[in-house]
Amino acid sequence: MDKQLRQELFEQAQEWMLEAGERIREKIDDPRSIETKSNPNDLVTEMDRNTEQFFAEKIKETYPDHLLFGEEGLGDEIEDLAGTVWIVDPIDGTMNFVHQKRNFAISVGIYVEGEGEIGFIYDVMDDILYSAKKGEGAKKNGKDLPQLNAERPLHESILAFNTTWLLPENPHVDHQGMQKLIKHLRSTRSYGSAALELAYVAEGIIDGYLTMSLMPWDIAAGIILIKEAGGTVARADGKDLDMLTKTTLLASRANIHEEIISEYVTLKK
Ligand code: 2AM
Ligand code: CA
Ligand code: CA
Ligand code: CA
Repeated sequence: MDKQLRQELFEQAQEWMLEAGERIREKIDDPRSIETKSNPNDLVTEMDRNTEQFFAEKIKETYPDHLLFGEEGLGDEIEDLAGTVWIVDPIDGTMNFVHQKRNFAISVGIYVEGEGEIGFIYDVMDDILYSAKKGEGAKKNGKDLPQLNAERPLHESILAFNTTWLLPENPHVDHQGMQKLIKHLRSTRSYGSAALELAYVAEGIIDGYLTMSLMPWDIAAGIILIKEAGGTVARADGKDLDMLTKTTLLASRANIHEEIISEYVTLKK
């Protein structure tokens, strides 16, 4: 994509990110009806849908040939990444949004012919906007993020992941490998928003994020940020990510990526 075009698209998307965030902040204390989706802990609110609808309308109005691939299904049916596709998670961390009224993000990744060109992760309540443009680095509130070139070993690293991967019955990963990993690490964190966890890896405030079951909208923006910050991102078996299906993921500083996969993470089935 041409640099000038990328810049124009970036500026427009940034304006909409900030506007969408402001709308959420204004209504954060309003009474809320909460519905569930795939299971009783899979929450959704009118704010998730309103925010996705906001992007759907803006995009249709301004870029009629662009497509929207969003969690709440208010955009387009996507079968491939041909053309320009906005991959949108209107609220990432809905459980945090509902229970905490903080620690959630809007995540928008813009892909052109399958290439991640622009990524935004907006920590709405703290008003922190992470952004990245392909080939031009990653930023936090407009300020360049430093490259992730520290060689810090795994035993001095902090890794984010969900504690359910420690349960023997979890369907995804060998729990004993995960326990061994925890004992080796400096510490672990669980923030409850995949987008923010990826932004924190890009920022270098945690060293990695490991997850077993995420959708394209959870990671579309984050992987652009990680790559631009000089980190490594792949599936949890080390293979290339597929941006159209449910996936595992490990994003981390480069020097610990392979070690985590080969020594600790054994995927089931
Ligand atoms: P969401 O809030 O947009 O649904 C929580 O650990 C992270 O996992 C969040 O980023 C959350 O995104 C994501 N997630 C994906 N699928 C989920 C599901 N079925 N239930 C709960 N969280 C899910
Ligand atoms: Ca959800
Ligand atoms: Ca999500
Ligand atoms: Ca969501």
